[in-house]
Amino acid sequence: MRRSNKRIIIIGDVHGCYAELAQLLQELHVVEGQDRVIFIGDLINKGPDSARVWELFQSVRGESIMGNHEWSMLQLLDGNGNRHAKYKERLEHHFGNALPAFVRSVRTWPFWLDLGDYMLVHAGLVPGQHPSETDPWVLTTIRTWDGVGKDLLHPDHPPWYDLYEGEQTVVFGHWAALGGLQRPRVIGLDTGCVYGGMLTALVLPERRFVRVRAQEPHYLKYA
Ligand SMILES: [Mn+2]
Repeated sequence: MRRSNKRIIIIGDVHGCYAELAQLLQELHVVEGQDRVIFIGDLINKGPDSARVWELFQSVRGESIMGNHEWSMLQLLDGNGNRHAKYKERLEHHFGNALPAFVRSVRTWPFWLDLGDYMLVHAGLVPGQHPSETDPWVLTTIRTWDGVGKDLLHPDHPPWYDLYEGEQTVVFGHWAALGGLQRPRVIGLDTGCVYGGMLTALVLPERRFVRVRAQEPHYLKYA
């Protein structure tokens, strides 16, 4: 599964935290073209500078799976769901003429990525289902499982990963309030950088974690 001795670096939810991402890439000594850098989704929104995050993403030839924030962006741009003209204006304001290239890239991002030993998904998997059988919105937003997929966040329901019985190690983001998760077959990478927590990377094959502290809380509504 692994190409030569190339490292695979998986990075948790960045949410526009440009400075922290720059520091993390520096601490990892990422070499463009030599390391495979994969983001877990939600590169944009909430934080200070999504456009510069996109620049860094390109500088390391990043790859990403779809986060709920990117998926919502595409829905809005395509006129589905509630139209938020303001959101579109903000995007255009931040990204300037880089926006079309960013949107083109996002349209190619998959909802999951199977790396053999590891399965990457933004929010989580429905117990017993392969992600190809699951609605994209569920893959990008699930936190708890109610048995049917109607309520994906309920304090009385178990987290999806408590019900996961697959062989692959699932790597996910999305759930900052967990503060990260490390189990033999489930790894949560969202450590809430945008809320003043940390930005976390998982380095494979050695399964090592590298973290940088947020410079400040950039966004106050915790999720
Ligand atoms: Mn998310």
